[in-house]
Amino acid sequence: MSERAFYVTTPIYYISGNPHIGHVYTSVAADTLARYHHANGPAFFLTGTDEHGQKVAAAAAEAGMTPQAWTDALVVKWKAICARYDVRYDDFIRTTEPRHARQCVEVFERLKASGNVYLGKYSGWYCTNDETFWLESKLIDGRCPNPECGREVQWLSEDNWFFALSKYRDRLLAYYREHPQWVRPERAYNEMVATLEGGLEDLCISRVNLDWGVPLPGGGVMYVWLDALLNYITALDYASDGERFRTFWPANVQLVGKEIARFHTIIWPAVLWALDLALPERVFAHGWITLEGQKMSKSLGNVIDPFEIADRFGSDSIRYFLLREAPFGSDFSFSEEKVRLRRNGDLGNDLGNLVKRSLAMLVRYRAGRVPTGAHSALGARFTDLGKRAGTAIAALEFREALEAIWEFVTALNRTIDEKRPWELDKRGDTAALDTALYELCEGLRWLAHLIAPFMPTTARGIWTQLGLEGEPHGAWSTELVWGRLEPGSVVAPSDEPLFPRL
Ligand code: ME8
Repeated sequence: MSERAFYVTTPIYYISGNPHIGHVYTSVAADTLARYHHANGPAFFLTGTDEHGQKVAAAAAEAGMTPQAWTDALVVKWKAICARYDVRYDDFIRTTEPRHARQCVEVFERLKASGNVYLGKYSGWYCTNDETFWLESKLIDGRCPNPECGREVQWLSEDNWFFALSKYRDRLLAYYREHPQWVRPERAYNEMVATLEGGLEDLCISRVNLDWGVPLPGGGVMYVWLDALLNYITALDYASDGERFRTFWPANVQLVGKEIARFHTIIWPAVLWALDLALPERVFAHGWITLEGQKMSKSLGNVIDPFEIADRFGSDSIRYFLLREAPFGSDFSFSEEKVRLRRNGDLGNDLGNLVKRSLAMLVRYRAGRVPTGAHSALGARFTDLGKRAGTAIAALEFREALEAIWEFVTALNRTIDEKRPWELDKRGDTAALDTALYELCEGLRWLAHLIAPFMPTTARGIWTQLGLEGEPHGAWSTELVWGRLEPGSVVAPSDEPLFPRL
């Protein structure tokens, strides 16, 4: 992992409706990364809500509320869903906060002063759902060309401010060529290179006839996408060169869904350059959760309520499912059946039973007191597990990290099946029984640390049952040293299974 402070962001979500499981997906991935990095050094995890724009204003109007009252009411749910899924952010930014608006204006002034912003006339099409300006040539049958949208577009003819995006095209292309890792996965990288090769237009960054947005000097409001992108630096007190900014910028990882990669990997880097700032190390455009072949989205209405499924399956089961089901860059379909299989299989049968059986045997054969174990072949076999899983996490290969951890779960279960502690007890083979029981308990201590970034509640549950002080966490290189579990410590097994069968 990198030596310097770690900064990870999610997109800020439109507050035009309720959160769905797609939003939880990005937030859980960011939280897992953040928990891992927090345990290993200074780290900062930012998320929040995108509260301006026509889409939000329209949702408020439909509810008969002012946009501000609407966002104030709804943000409660967006924070609650973080709490429900143990998404432990360091800051939650709302674009309606004064700290944000103030800095947006400051950025606008700086861009104007450096000749990156000029006044012009925008005549063209606008899609409110996507909050995007479209060239006429891109429209499909006169409608929004985004296949997920396809809505009517509106004609705008306004005097507006423009950002000189086109002049950054060559520099962007050169940067892409020199930094093939900066946009991941490769599919997103290739798409963005193709877009750049097709040419760039300057970007309209104000809306004169709207009032729900960051007010600009001289009238109008800032284009909602510029306002939104700036959250990544305003939350760090960029404009006053705050300590947070100096510590955490540039971001290490910016997570986005692939549909908004273009904003983050073409417009955003150009804005950063225009401000003389460094680019994030990596933008990762993850795949979509689909339902019956279509992207799950607020506008299509085919959404899964994340509160409801957390109540039924448990938040950690969903966290596990989301990160285990598919490689992070790929789409995958959501179904309760698949969640149930993971929950009853990997979590209930493999992990839950391992904890239950191991602790029950310790209680039965050693009155719950951890014995002294002789040299363990198992410990030796897995010495590099923390390193392997850590490398996978740092590369955002969550599934691969979990697979590596589950090899260990499987090995521990096999230890029980092969060593058969009940037979060792019957035979009176005290040394072998001590070794087996120690291996299992020490293995559980390892597992609590290993799963802590992924399933924080379950990790704490295992930790408590082991009767340990403190908290399990992702500092694997220091904690995953075989033999650190102290012989003589007393476990506190629970009667409640970690993952009751569904
Ligand atoms: O685009 N599968 O907000 P948004 C996976 N406000 N991830 C999904 C998903 C799905 N089906 N649906 C949503 C916006 N997401 C802007 C962003 S950032 C400066 C401004 C996740 O409410 C994914 O991260 O439409 C996606 O990019 C984001 O939610 C879009 O949220």
